[in-house]
Amino acid sequence: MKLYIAEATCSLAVQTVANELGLSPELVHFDVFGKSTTDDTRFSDVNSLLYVPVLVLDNEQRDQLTETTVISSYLADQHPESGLIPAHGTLERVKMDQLLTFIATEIAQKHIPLMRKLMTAEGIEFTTNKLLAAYGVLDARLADGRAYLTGEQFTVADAYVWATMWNERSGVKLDHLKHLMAYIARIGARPSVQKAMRDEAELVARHKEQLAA
Ligand SMILES: N[C@@H](CCC(=O)N[C@@H](CS)C(=O)NCC(=O)O)C(=O)O
Repeated sequence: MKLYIAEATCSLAVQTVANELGLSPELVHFDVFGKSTTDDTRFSDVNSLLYVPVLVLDNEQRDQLTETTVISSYLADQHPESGLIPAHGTLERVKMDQLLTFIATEIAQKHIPLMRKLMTAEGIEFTTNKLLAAYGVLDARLADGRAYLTGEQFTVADAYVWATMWNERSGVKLDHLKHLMAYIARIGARPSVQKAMRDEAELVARHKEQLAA
């Protein structure tokens, strides 16, 4: 499998899930600003909408999967013993899908226009308040002392929240959410996360060297 990633983006969620499962997809870096890739593929052929993550499967059709929640769920579903995602057809799975959609729409996509400084003052205030409310929901969930969002088991949802903690880049202050901040630090210490960051940093550095050569 080939996984297209970009620096400090939601693709870190998929890398983390892959690492938790002991998978080693070939990583390809896409420079979202310069549009080049480390393997010289034209990224618009991989995803015409020009965003990561994209997972290219090893099947005959070389299917190209997009959407962080879909790719993470697909990988975790191949390894039910990992506990990273509940089984299809269960209420637990419905709740997990609810959580993943919440993270995608109320957190990840809310950060992007803020980070890119694309908003009016009213837009910034509105979106910041939306993000504060969404993170408040997660903090309240963690207030009973659970290690992760659904209990003691790390799941695809935790990988996604961690990978999209763009609050500093968005100017959203979250220090008052003590349960959330402790949870983020706990996730950051996981070997799967550390490896994802290392692999990404090495690949980004290699891409910069390639471009400079
Ligand atoms: N709907 C996609 C959106 C992914 C997305 O927003 N990717 C960002 C990085 S987190 C990206 O590649 N942006 C580059 C661009 O849109 O130019 C998903 O949920 O995975």
